[in-house]
Amino acid sequence: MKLTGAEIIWECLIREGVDVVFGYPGGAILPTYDAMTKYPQIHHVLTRHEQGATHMADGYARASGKVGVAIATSGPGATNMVTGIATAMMDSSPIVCITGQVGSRALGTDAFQETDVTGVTLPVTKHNYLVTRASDVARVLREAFYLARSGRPGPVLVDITKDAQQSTAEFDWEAVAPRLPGYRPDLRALPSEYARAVELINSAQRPVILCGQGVIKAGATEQVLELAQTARVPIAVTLLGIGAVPASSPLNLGMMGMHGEAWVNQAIQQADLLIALGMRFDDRVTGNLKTYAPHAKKIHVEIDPSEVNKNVPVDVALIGDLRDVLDEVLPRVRAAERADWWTKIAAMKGDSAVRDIQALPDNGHLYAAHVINDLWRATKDRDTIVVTDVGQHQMWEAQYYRHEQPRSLITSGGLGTMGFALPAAIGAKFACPEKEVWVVVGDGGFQMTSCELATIAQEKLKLNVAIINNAFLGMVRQWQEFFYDKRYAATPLLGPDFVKLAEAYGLKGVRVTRRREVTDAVEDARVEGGTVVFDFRVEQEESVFPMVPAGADLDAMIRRPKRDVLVETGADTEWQMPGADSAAVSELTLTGAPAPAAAQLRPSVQPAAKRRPRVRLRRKLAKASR
Ligand SMILES: Cc1cc2nc3c(=O)[nH]c(=O)nc-3n(C[C@H](O)[C@H](O)[C@H](O)COP(=O)(O)OP(=O)(O)OC[C@H]3O[C@@H](n4cnc5c(N)ncnc54)[C@H](O)[C@@H]3O)c2cc1C
Ligand SMILES: Cc1ncc(C[n+]2csc(CCOP(=O)(O)OP(=O)(O)O)c2C)c(N)n1
Ligand SMILES: [Mg+2]
Repeated sequence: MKLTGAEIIWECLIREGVDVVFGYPGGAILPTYDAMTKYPQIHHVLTRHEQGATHMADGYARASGKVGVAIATSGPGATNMVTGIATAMMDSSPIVCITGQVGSRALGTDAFQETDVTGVTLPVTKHNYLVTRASDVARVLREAFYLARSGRPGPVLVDITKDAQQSTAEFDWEAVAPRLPGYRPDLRALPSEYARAVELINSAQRPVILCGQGVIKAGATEQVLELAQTARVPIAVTLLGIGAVPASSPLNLGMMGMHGEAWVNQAIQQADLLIALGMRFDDRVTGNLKTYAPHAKKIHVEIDPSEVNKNVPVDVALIGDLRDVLDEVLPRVRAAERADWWTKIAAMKGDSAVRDIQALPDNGHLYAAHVINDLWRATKDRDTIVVTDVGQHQMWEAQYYRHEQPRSLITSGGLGTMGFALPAAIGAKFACPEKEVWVVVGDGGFQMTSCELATIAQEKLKLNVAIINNAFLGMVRQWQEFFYDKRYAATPLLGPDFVKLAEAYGLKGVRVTRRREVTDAVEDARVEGGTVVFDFRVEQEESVFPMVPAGADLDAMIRRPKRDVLVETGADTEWQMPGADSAAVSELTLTGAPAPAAAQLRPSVQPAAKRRPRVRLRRKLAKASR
């Protein structure tokens, strides 16, 4: 059958099982948009920015496990995609980006809206293509989908010249099955490596499983739990591994790393064996590499050989898909109790729990941690996806929302892309329309892609958007507080009235300034048919604890100062924290700064005298290392 290159694009997308694409038109991609009208089975979502289209495709991919698709025109359309592509690359998210390109004869002439987008995206794609003939479109697109989803997933860009879209070619889907002999997503470990790994597991006294996003991608939750249960190995999760094993499982200690739980980092530092499953030893996870897990042998189960021995030298690497590898390992793992190790961990946990996540009566202030924790309580019995942006709110979400399901937290980990959450949540909603989708976003990141509220309105989507509004670029402010003597250069943040902004898009806006209003507000949002945008006016100068300063030893954490108490949960209002002295409580009541009503329009750094006393970093570090 003879079709135009543009028609072949849509035929291929249908055969790849694509039902929705996110895009923005322009001259060089116009033939493809024109052909789209013949293919009503694919829903096109008109975004408000091409970055949004890539994050939507990414959010769709992360929520569904399928390949997400984004489309843009040449030049500025394509370059606007770069941040979203890099975000997907860092977190191994399978997306295919299709860009229009100037006509093949004009290539290299600085033609109108010409950018060498394959050159630009070479380092941030798993692979990319420039297609100049209609006859290559089907083969390339089929390869692109295969590459995006196989092995270690990732983004693939296909740049198609305008004449390749306009001219015709024979379309034969069967004839273009991918044949890529140099691409080996199916590598396997040797029997001797399996034997060594099993021996290390069976002989370990203090093992810890490091559970990463690869567990979610492989769908290996049950096997990981079986390994942990049989051999009684505690599990620590990375930020992107959250949800891979239920937060409620007694085997799951919680998050590791820079803002991980203190006892988790301590357990890793004291372990004699780390079993790393689908995680890549990011620097936010290891801290100082020289002192990382000094007593531990290391087993690394990884699909991508280039990750092995990259940051952390390991004793055994088992290359392959986690499910296949664990199928081999599990029958050979001996049941064990490891009671001493669990007793030790329980002792560390008790100490940290009291210091870092303290429960106190509601004192009238609104802390971000409250909002997150109340949100968790109100939504935990629903099938909920939370999509977070980047910053303090992202870390509080990781700490105070307890995820039970894989793919229930979607967040930009590796690139840490502000502006990710709102568009990624739109993609997640298209992937899982039956699920309740919450956006947890800072006032800074929200303003980066808030134009996508118009996409929400046009598509009549039901989302819930929780803006954690501290009138600061909070995470940067925290670093300035700890490491730059509180010189808040360029971090106080002016924002619009978010309630009015939501209303301007025809959505509902709600402002919440008090703790006791949170749960009702969340419940009200449920019964509301359309999207609700919350402006949660939270404490402005709160910090995320614990914190491993960049490059410090993993267990040299800055801990929440004892006097700096934080209310943990809504249900704990009658509960007195053991050992919480009344002086600490009254100090908080006296000096904790309520978010002023007009904070939004007057990004104020409170006068020094009114700020809560803070311990300087040197003292904190000295204390932590003691
Ligand atoms: C402000 C901020 C603070 C952060 N703080 C923390 C923190 O405190 N703690 C923390 O953990 N992270 C933190 N992060 C995130 C961090 O930067 C990394 O993104 C994260 O640690 C990576 O987690 P991962 O290795 O599990 O996932 P990925 O980076 O996605 O790596 C997954 C690995 O699994 C492999 N894999 C994929 N599929 C399979 C399969 N089928 N079989 C086998 N292997 C597979 C991949 O090849 C890859 O190497 C923070 C990020 C930000 C923005
Ligand atoms: C696109 C982008 N620019 C800059 C940064 C650096 N950065 C990391 S966190 C942060 C502050 C985020 O502020 P906000 O969105 O208000 O969230 P908060 O930390 O206050 O919760 C900044 C600027 C980034 N991660 N991404
Ligand atoms: Mg903020």
